Amino acid sequence: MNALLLIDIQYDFLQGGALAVPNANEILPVLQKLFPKFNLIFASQDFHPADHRSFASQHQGKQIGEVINLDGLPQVLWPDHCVQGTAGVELHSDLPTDKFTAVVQKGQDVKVDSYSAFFDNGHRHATGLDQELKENGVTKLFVAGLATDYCVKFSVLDALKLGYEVVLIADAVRAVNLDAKDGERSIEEMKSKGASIILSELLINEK
Ligand code: VGL
Ligand code: ZN
Repeated sequence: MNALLLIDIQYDFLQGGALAVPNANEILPVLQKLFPKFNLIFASQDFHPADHRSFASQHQGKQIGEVINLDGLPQVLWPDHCVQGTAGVELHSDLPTDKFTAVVQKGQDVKVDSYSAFFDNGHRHATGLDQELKENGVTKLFVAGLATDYCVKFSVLDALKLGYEVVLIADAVRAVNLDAKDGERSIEEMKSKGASIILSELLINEK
């Protein structure tokens, strides 16, 4: 069974958001065309407490984009984003959330970030997405969302490790690009590890 997996389509990652991904809003019209093509849609939501340790604001003298050691793992420091209870944490209102089978939240533990929609970055805690997908007979995931070089990439790599067939919809993702080539490199890495890369038109033009 096929499913669409939407990664972190939240106001803080969109235009004007706290961690706005360049050109992120361009994926919204693409997504609108994709929704009717899927009977099963799953989504992830970055869902941090206000004192999450991935925030530069929690580390005196540290700048956004710096990498620190957080509880044994390398951690890029981000602006405060996707804080529970704020407007920025919400999924974009154009998404047909009433039709989603499940929305999994991640990044609640202050000591460990969670880029992947399946596990935290230390692979210690599962979000429940794998179980939700299995309960619904999903074997093939079409992935879209934000950001290509972080949450999309790590979700795709975990999905491949878990045995899913994975298709990245390349025009339905955008990258943070702290380094200008990060997005491109991430797509190459996903491809080399077994993901297929397609453009949305392939799905939209299907009967
Ligand atoms: C993300 C950085 C921090 C993402 C989440 O959704 O790609 N990136 N938190
Ligand atoms: Zn985050």
